[in-house]
Amino acid sequence: MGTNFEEQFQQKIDQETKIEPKDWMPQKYRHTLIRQISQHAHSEIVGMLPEGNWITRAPSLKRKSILLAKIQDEAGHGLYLYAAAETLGISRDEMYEQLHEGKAKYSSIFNYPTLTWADIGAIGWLVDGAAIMNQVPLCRSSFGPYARAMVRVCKEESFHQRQGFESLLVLSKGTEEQKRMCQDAINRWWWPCLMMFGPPDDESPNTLQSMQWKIKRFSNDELRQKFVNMIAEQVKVLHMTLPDPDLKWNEEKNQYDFGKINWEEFKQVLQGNGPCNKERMDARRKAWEDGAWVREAANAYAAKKSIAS
Ligand code: BYC
Repeated sequence: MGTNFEEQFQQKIDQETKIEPKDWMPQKYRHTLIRQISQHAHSEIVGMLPEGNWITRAPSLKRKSILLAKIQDEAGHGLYLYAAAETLGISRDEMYEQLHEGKAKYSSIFNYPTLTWADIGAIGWLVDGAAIMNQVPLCRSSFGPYARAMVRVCKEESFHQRQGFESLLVLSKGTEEQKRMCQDAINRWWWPCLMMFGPPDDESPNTLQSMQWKIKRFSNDELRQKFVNMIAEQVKVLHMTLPDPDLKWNEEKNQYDFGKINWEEFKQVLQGNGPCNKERMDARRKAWEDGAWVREAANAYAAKKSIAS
């Protein structure tokens, strides 16, 4: 072991020993984790909104049950993640406050609208697909509680992705209108999904340090490329296309080349100017305000209990 806390910490990282909440850790490591895990938790919770929009309009009882279960899973993911972030010394109320005041980010992808039923399939296949690509490596993240939460999240996400693909597969074999709906949903979700992986590596201020600390195991561009390679093959099974004329297999690089991402759109969404930013934040703030009586009742009950005992 090294002679000071910093060295001991780095040795643990180097030896792949997990960092646990009571271990010494640099302040910047703690803050980076709070930032990433809380934003991840917020994404899960805000991510329930675009899908929730379709619960009452699912085309069959089977589809409604699957959608309900999926959305409940997302709530669960949010809770594991908030709990993991709490071990770092931030309270859940503080995290909610940061979200409601617009200080904490959540994934850009959830600021896009769900216009047709095919969007639900596209979210499962593409959005959850991108989420898994990013989250499987997080199961090996250096912070124990985050890594352990990710194991269960990834199991559930892989079910989500398969149900999304299967739902689109049905549409892709349906009427001309259903096929059009399927292609339209793919067209609208494709580029925003590529943005989910974050800015390009040379414009990503956090990647280098997070990789040195083994919070992140791959860079944003590496994961984005893996995702393109996977989806470019899967889309063929649907007999659909991706809306990118530059998408082409590159023999030399052994990967797909793809077109330019509109990073200006990404910036706008992050600044709050995406199609649904306002709607999403209003819904979250309203849920918080509507729940005030539950928090008051729980506190009153706890106070009564403590007097009684
Ligand atoms: N949207 O230096 P960078 C899901 C921010 S899936 C918004 O590369 P980092 C779900 C970034 O936070 C989605 N903001 O950062 C799926 C940073 O801002 P701050 C959630 C983004 O952290 C289906 C700045 O841009 N997944 O939950 O090294 C249904 C510079 O970026 C985005 C996760 O959160 C974005 N797309 O890398 C329901 C996974 N991209 O904080 C739910 C965990 C970047 O400095 N998170 N930013 O102000 C991560 O793996 C990493 O945080 C990221 C970004 C790869 C996202």
